Amino acid sequence: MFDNLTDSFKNAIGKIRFHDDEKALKKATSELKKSLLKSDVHHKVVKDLISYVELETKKNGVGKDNFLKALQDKLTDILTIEGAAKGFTFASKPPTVVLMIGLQGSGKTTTTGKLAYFLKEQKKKKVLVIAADLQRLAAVEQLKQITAGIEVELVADESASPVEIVKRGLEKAEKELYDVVLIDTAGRLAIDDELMDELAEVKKIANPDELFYVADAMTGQDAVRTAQTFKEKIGITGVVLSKFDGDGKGGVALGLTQQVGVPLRFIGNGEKMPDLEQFIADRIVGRLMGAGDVESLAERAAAAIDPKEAKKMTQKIKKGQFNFNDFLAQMEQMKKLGSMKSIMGMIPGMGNMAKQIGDMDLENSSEIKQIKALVSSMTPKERENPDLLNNMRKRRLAAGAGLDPMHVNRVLKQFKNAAKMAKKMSTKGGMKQMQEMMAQVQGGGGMPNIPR
Ligand SMILES: Nc1nc2c(ncn2[C@@H]2O[C@H](COP(=O)(O)OP(=O)(O)OP(=O)(O)O)[C@@H](O)[C@H]2O)c(=O)[nH]1
Ligand SMILES: [Mg+2]
Repeated sequence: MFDNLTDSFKNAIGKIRFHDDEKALKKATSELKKSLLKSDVHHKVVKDLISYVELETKKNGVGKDNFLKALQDKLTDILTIEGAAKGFTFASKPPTVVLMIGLQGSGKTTTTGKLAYFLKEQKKKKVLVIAADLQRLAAVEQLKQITAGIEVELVADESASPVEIVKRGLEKAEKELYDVVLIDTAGRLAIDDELMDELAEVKKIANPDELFYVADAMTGQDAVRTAQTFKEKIGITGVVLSKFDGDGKGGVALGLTQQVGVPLRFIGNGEKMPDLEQFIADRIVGRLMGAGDVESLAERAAAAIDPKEAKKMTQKIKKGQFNFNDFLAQMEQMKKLGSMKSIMGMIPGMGNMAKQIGDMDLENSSEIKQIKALVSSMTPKERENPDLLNNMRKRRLAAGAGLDPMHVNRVLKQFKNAAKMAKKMSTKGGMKQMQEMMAQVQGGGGMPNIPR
């Protein structure tokens, strides 16, 4: 997710040896400066970062550890606002009310869905969504589909006014003891007085704990400027950068918090519901410096994976009994974890893999589609026991899945090999072998050892 920035920091870190001289430091910082500016980080932020890192490193002695420490401290500082909330913060008295605001098409409705999903799946909260966009045609329908897909309750009424529907939703939330209320509003420009007045009215009625400004990362520094304007006119408590997956540079995320004076709270990095990440400074700094983010990964995994099921699956894999039903169940779980790319980016030392994987959509890859087509043509017994598949059965499958018999053989063989490999991996030392293999694939770059 932060490929570009991470590369900039890793390159700079690589330029300084354990003990080094000021010339090396200057070289590292001037290159870092250039690449950060190229990544669209605001020049004031870059200047502030570089001068601190130079000064601190010199003061403590030029060398890798001091350089890393200075970078880490300053980055954390840049991404933090003293006393402000991080990630998602719950009000002391439920429900926590969040008003989602922003320009047209910035990603408010999608982000509302993603937040609801995050709160429901990861935080195990009872979430209510209110459809207060009564401007755009089909806005309510869009939100109906999103909330139905994630099984979250929606309050909507196209004949009501935004203020009325918010009132109604909040009453329901009080009565039915919801933990969180997310209010999706219509897109608007800060110069549209009429719509801004309407928003102020909604704000007054909703009395929100949080006002999240959703900004499109692809608009670069404009995202920062519009956030500033909304902050002045309405007041905001956090920013969500959407469509970060489409912004190759990513520098906006680094400067935004200081520039707007309000913390960046979440990043949207895809169109699907799990594609939302909390922006928590310490964790992000680890990732920027190439050390991954095991904490966030563990949180996601805990939400997506049922430990009892996982244990059962491990037993099956160990015994070599992994079958097609298990495969389908695993695919469903993978979906909950989010995109492969975002997962890889969180594993220490796997950042480069994430880049290679790119935007691969596992679920829609041709291999997975073929396996799914095959599985849907199988009888329950065949799914349980792939060894039953003799030539006659294979011919039937081929016809059912629209594949030629050779193809069917190939897919079945691949599946068998994968099950064998999984069995091997599940043995003691198997994971270690895998990691060593990965390190070799990546040229054994290794990750920097960040001092704490
Ligand atoms: N790639 C990508 N697309 C996104 C992301 N977030 C939103 N989108 C897409 O951006 C488009 C607009 O998203 P919406 O959520 O409808 O935006 P909105 O702000 O509610 O739009 P209005 O209600 O019309 O003002 C949709 O096609 C979304 O799928 C993201 O993080 N990544
Ligand atoms: Mg919308």
